[in-house]
Amino acid sequence: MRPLLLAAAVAAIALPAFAQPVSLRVALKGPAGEDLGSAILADAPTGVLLTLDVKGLTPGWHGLHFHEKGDCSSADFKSSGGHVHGAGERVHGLLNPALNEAGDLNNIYVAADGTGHAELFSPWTALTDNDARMNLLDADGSALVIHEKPDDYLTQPIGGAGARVACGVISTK
Ligand SMILES: [Cu+2]
Ligand SMILES: [Zn+2]
Repeated sequence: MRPLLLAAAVAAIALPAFAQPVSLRVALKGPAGEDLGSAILADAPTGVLLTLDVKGLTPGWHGLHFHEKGDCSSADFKSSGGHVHGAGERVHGLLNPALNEAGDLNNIYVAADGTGHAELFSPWTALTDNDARMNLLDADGSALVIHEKPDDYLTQPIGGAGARVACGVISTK
């Protein structure tokens, strides 16, 4: 055990003092492939920070989640699967005490001109392998999906957020 620990300590010290965090840009597309803006995802020490700049959406509040597959190929975006979740029963909703969906996020607000800007923090996800959080960049990637209506953070399975109107593949492939 001792030599291993020493090796780990040396590796940690050898890292640059201010290593650039892993980050990537996610292009958000509509059902016909139209450009609906983008999100920048950055791996933070305790989660993932999202910076969202959307356009071409209907005004008002929209639900937003990380979905489990990096596949936005079907027009209804069902190809992206359900919400990123941990082991066991899936329970949706930021206001649900039994929440088990790491992909749940806050709603975003879209202005009258169809644009929206937000910074959100996801405490249950990561962009690298992590013991405590779900890696969005796993073998099949994941997707950032925007819904037509707001997420009420309680109703199963998606908080009443309705259809999927924008989708962005989260992948390094
Ligand atoms: Cu969703
Ligand atoms: Zn959910």
